[in-house]
Amino acid sequence: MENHKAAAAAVAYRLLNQTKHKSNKILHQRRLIPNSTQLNPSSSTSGFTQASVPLNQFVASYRWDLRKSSLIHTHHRKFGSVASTIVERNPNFSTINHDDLIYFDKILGAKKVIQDPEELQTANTDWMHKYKGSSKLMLQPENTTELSQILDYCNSRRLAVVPQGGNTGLVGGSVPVFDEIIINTRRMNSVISFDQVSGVLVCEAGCILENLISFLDKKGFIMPLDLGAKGSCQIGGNISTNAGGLRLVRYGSLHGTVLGLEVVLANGSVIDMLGTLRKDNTGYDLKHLFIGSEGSLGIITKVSILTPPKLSSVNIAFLACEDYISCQKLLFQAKRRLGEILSAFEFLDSQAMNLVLHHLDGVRNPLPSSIYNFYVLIETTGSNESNDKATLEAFLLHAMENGLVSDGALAQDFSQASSFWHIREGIPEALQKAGAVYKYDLSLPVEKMYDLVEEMRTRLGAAANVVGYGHLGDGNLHLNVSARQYDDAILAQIEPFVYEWTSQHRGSISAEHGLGLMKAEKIYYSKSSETVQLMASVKKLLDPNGILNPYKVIPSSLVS
Ligand code: FAD
Ligand code: 2HG
Ligand code: ZN
Repeated sequence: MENHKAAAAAVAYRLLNQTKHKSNKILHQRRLIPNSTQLNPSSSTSGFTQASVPLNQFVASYRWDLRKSSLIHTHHRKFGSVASTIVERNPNFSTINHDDLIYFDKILGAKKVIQDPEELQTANTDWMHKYKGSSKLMLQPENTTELSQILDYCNSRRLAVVPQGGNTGLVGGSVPVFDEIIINTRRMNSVISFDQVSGVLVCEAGCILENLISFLDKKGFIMPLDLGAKGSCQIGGNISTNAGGLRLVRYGSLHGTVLGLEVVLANGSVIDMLGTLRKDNTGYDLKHLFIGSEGSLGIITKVSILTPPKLSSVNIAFLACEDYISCQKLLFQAKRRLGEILSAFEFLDSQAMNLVLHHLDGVRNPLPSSIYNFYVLIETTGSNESNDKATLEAFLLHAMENGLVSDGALAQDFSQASSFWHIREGIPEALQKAGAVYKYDLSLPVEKMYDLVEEMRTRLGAAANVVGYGHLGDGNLHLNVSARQYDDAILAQIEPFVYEWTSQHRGSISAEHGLGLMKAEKIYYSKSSETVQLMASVKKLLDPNGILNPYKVIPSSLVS
């Protein structure tokens, strides 16, 4: 219920002005036709409720297979193929014994030392139900000192750990591979300070993103990032994955908005880099090492982040495009004609739209006359209600006159706006419900991006449903292959083709989700061997025993 309320608040700001507009303008057939189609506002209510269901309750159809040799501790995962990630447990790591448990009980108290099988099962399993560890222990420190004591001890005992926030990661980074101790930051969830003048928020790493959004909403500010997992993901997890999300096109990456961090290193040292300054050129800016390093270099405990003011005028258009070239041209035009008020530019193809319509309750197609090949969601955020609206309408009119948009709807109230967003944000959940899913999160030149989706369709034929959507404004494609069940033959058609294609087009095999376990060994598709070697040296320097999130990010051969 709390989540639901917070979610409502989070989206409400997006459309503050929409409720003031009486007419329901629908863009249709290259013309603006006021009141031509009525969207049913009630349709969004149940859709919105869906979005606030705790993420770990989503039941996914999955298959994974764990074959373990008791002697060599080899995990042979089969979440798709025998050709997928095969990892051996690092024999240098100890296993937990009775004395360890006594020590943790002593420094934390029993309630923060979790051995309950049900809780452990949840914490061992990722959001997709694709990766599953076998940890027997989760620790939930309440503050930096406790975390520092834990890591100091684990390092001296060679006990491997996996940092965990909201466990919404999509690359198998947030769950153990074997028996690593789970260190969950959920109890470190206080706001430390907020400066109304500078907009700098300082908080603990375990704060849930949606709670920060609600906190700031009351102060007249917003978070510079927003994502579909906001009800569960934590700011520490967001920073550790350098999450992109729905607003990056406007507010930029966390490398720009995170001003400071407090981090605990593998040996328990607390590194205070928790500055709140926009400008500080005193030597190396080491906080950047921890933004996007997925818990492999240290555990983030505190965060200082620059938050933008909440502006009063928010407009959202849901548009249909005939072909991908029109989506590209629309983006080109949006950047020029909407300029500084553009705050989101997202796209989905007809396959994504169909999945959402089939699998999510209460979702209605805002443009119901037919299924179009592509849909684009454009959001503007500004401070001048009449100007912003007029700018968006002029842009849409121009786009229709030039044949870029076939149909469209402009949200007129809060519930329409949330229903538009729910379609876009609901795609990962719809994919989960559809069956087995192979996920690829790619940065590619915008003009090439959809060629990959089409080539993949040709390769797979009727064997799977290939879905393309993502953050078009950032050149970020989410290529998802949905199948009834995981199948080696399907995976063999996808990989390594998808990585080779991305590399040939000078793209990145991880735009925003990270490498985790899924892509640690694939890093060379996007980074030179010299760069990877340097990364391994940094890892060795900060975590000489390799206890922090082993088997993730960097190829195992370089760190064990
Ligand atoms: P977790 O999943 O718990 O952990 C992620 C990684 O960070 C792990 O490697 C973990 O070890 C490490 N970690 C966690 N906390 C810390 C810490 N305090 N210190 C050091 N390391 C830590 N991602 C996007 O980028 N954009 C999106 O739009 C987006 N949308 C999503 C929508 C859905 C429905 C879902 C399920 C996921 C989505 N994601 C998206 C992926 C995911 O939500 C993000 O990667 C998110 O930032 C992870 O945060 P978390 O707290 O859940 O971290
Ligand atoms: C999104 O943008 C997330 O919705 C998830 O990054 C992407 O499911 C995916 O592939
Ligand atoms: Zn995304």
